[in-house]
Amino acid sequence: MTPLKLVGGFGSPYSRKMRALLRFRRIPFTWIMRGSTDDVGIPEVPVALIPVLVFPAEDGRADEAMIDSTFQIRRLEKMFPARSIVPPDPAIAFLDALLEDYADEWLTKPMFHYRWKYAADIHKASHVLALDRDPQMSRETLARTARFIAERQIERLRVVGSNDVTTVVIETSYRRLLSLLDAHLVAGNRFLMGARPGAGDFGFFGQLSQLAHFDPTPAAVAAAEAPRVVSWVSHLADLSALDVENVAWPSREDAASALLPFLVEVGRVYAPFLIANARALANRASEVRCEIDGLAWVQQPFPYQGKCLKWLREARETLSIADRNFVDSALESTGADAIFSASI
Ligand SMILES: N[C@@H](CCC(=O)N[C@@H](CS)C(=O)NCC(=O)O)C(=O)O
Repeated sequence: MTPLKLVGGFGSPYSRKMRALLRFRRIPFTWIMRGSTDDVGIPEVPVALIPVLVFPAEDGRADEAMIDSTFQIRRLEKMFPARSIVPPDPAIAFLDALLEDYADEWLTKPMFHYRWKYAADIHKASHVLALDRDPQMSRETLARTARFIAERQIERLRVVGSNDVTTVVIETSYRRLLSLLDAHLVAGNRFLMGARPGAGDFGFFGQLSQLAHFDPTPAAVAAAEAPRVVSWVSHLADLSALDVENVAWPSREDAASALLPFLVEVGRVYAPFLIANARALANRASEVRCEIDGLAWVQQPFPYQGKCLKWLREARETLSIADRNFVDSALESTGADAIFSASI
């Protein structure tokens, strides 16, 4: 078969998520660094985001390019049934999708925050990300490009809600997540989903490939407080050798109980944000203002995360009554239930 093409960046968590996922799934693909000399002939996508996944032409149709890792994953599931990363039990798949969404939409806040707040992190990312496109770049071009990238990204801190009010909430939520993952691994779980990885594992991996492995400030925190997580991230990057043919998914009871601490974390930080964000969007308010983890949170509304709340609710609605009851009981008293019950 003609390999797919994955166009992305080393410094992009969603690009790393998709590259690790394609490797685990043993789906043939070529990796193209966006903006490099290899980045030619890629069809246009509606919004200039990475990663872009290109499906080769077939039946007289042209190559087709798509964005958004979550939808890329779902399309791959339809095309390639082997080595699936979606649990067959719809209730577990729902919890997995919720954790993937938390990773993509909340963990990206610490990722972006650390990278563009602290001087050492800004220096590394602005220079290395520039060089990733062209390692032979002249020193003058590098200095100019690094300055351009840093200015543009620092200005975008407001988009993810990183500011003086929210710094403590963001940084403590990162440290807590490290300790939850450490405890989950030391309890004998190889992945969030037990003995084989789900979509949530790759969502966590994408953000942590930057936080725990690239950006100096959060990587030092991970090395000091959760070295096990640092190693886990190395493993997740390439699971092509992992044999899952006879590896069972967990029972729904085991999954719900092992994932409980993560669901509590979703309820603690992500649920109040999603609800306040959706309300601000509905009221056309200029700011999201709410309390997260007992502290003030303020940021500009984020339209995409308004859609995330809607998609999560739709996913719950499509469950059978028995599956929905199970999911509701798993979320009960985690705070994550508010995502589905709050009026907006
Ligand atoms: N929800 C999307 C998010 C993708 C995304 O936000 N990509 C960022 C980089 S990590 C991007 O391309 N930003 C535009 C830019 O860097 O020019 C996904 O899951 O793929």
